[in-house]
Amino acid sequence: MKKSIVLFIITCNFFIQVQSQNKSLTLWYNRPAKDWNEALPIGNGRLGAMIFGNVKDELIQLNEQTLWTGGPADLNPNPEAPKYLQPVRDALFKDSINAAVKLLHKVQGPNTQMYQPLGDILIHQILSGEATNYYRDLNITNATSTVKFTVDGVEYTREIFSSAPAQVIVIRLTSSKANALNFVVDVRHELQYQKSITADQELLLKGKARITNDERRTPKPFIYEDKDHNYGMRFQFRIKAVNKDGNIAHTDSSLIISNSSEVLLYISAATSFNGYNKSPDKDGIDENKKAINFLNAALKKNYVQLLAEHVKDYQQYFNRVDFSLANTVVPNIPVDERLKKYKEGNEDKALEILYYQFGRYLLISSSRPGGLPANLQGIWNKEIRPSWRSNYTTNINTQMNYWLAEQTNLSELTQPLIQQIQRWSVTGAATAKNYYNMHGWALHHNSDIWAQTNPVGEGSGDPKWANWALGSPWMSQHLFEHYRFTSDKKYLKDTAYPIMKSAALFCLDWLVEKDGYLITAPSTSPENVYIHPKGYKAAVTVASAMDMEIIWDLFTNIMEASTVLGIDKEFATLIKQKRDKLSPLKIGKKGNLVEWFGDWEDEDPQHRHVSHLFAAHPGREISPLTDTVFSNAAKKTLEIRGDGGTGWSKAWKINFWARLLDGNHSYKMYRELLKNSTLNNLFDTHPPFQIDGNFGATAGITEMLLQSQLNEIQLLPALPDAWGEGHIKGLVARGAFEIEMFWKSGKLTKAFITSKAGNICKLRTSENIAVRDVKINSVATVVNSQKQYIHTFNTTIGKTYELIVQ
Ligand code: FUC
Repeated sequence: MKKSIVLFIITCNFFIQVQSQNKSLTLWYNRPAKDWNEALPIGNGRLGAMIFGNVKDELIQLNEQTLWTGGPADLNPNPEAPKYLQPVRDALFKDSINAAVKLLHKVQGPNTQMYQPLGDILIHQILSGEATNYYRDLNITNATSTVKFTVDGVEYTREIFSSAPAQVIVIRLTSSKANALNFVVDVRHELQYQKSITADQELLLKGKARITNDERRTPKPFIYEDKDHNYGMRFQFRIKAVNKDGNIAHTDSSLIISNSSEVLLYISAATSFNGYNKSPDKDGIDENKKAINFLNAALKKNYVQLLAEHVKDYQQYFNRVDFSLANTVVPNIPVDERLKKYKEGNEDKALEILYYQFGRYLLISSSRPGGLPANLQGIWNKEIRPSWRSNYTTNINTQMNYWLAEQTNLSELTQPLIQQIQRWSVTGAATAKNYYNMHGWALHHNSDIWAQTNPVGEGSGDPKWANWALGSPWMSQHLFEHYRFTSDKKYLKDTAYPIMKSAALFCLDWLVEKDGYLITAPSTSPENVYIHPKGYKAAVTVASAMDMEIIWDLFTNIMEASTVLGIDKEFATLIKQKRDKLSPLKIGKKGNLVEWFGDWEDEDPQHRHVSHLFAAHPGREISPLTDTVFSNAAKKTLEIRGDGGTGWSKAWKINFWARLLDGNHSYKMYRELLKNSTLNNLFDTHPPFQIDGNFGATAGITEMLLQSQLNEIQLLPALPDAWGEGHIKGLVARGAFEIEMFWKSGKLTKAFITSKAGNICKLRTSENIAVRDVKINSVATVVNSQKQYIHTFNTTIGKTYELIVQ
């Protein structure tokens, strides 16, 4: 008897804990979404949906990751391009910037293709009265969304998730009173489509993507076939209703469910996409078969089985990181109201944790092995002419999408990016050759599912974005970082190094010597404009700081990779010689880091891009730990740039301030992002919605808590005062170490380090520490007149080490 009471109390306690944990990681609301920016996203990497939660006319907007306009990129669309490079350089060296710009227009090519919506599902529920007790949520601990309301004393519930193991979206509709469910399921699309009912009573929507792209501002008529009779990508989604009781009937284009108590809707979808270099029409896969196979396999499972395998699959990623702050109360009000209060200046640490974990949720839901990288909107887009084509923008945005992946223990989810980089290294080799007659591979600022790499702009694009050419060295950083976090030498040797080397070959060709230095020409600093001392405004120059920093980063990584692998010594020596000759970083008259070739004023001193601080983040050339001259200049630059900007710009600034070890300013930027660049569904907004800010913020917060870019692990390097006491588990440091930390009054109190690769562990701490049962070597040092310690100790694979703070 006693035992069972104790058990009961323990169970209750546990339940309460689980409940509050769930609630703290749940976005919930007491009204349906007013618009798309309030709808809730689910996704399994490939299939995404935005759920509005309307009572009578539910709208579920669908996406399939591979549905894009167009077909394989033309790899030589501008055969005349190479002849303009030398004249561009000559013009630049003569300070004839206008002439250089005109010539650069001639070095452009087609714009990229656009990511497309898959269509809408409409569930028209027949209800006699008004709804009360309305509730809708997205629980990011199990990646499931629920809508609930009561009409005439009957509670109606809809649960929905997108399953990676089953590759379908599942919706369960239930009513608390038997046989009370009556609804019609319909579908629609903005493009040309047909809908029908199949022999298996599935509601099927089939459509075709356009073969051309256009702009929101200058829409072109829909074109489904090009001059060579290539059609655009085929796509479809199909819905099968399975009822526990009641009836399922249909018209010729909708499903009619009546008098049911429980109905499952299985949604399967596919496109004919068959790889970046194959026609999605003539060489497309059989999308019919693909969608049917997923559907038939899923139909063999019931809701409980599908949910269980979905949750297990999702949690294998999500549960790796647990973050909590002391004295955190989860207000019992909807997230939109919390956000409103936050915008008014209220504290809400639980919201800060929710947003942090939401970034991880979004990556798990939009970037899965075997799929494509998350685009500007992850996988969630309702527009047939989305902003910036919802493409891959590679002068900051695509990279920012992946900053969080390794450090928040989602290393596998970088695979889509790594595979896209492999494709870029192929198409980009053609671009390097066909546009510049150079070796290696080049990637400019925009790309798409077809791995297009040419400078876009079609002859009239502004070179400040169109002709930026350093995508290949920047993307190579992601290749090397995957190695640095995993210590996977086989991957480094077989996959990363050859592509990094090829990017370096492009850089070697791209650099020119001027006054004893190696410089880039043409050069831009995305997407800023300078005012030349002679009075003119321009964006094109030579040797922007960012160009030099990105190339420095790649060359440094090549040198390290060659040492680690014990290969290619001669090449590494050459690369070192070239690195030493790169045009150096400069300090300006305002104490700033110089962005341009000269210390010129900016047209917009608070421009959203802060490209020249690449060296501080995501690079590692500038750090207050290695040099205070440039890190102070970086700080000055940030002060001049201010704390505004688009969502992603604020997110980048969280990272910068953390790297400059100013946790309070980092935190300020986080608050700015939440206050001024966050939609009610917690999507980041540029505006409009752009997912990079979500991902970049999660990365930035992680940088506040853990850094390792200098090959030493810094615990709590930029902890803000507001987060004085807390705990985080599961972060990953370079060298393949998994970290758990506890802190109180702003100081580390305990930590556990698990060695995943058996590397030597090098730690930098402000406190003196010991490691339980391990002999460590500790050296005291002074940084910025503060005492610090560097500790080193050997580790064994799989072993966890306990740090004792003395
Ligand atoms: C870059 C930025 C814009 C926007 C676009 C997708 O061009 O300058 O602000 O984020 O990418």
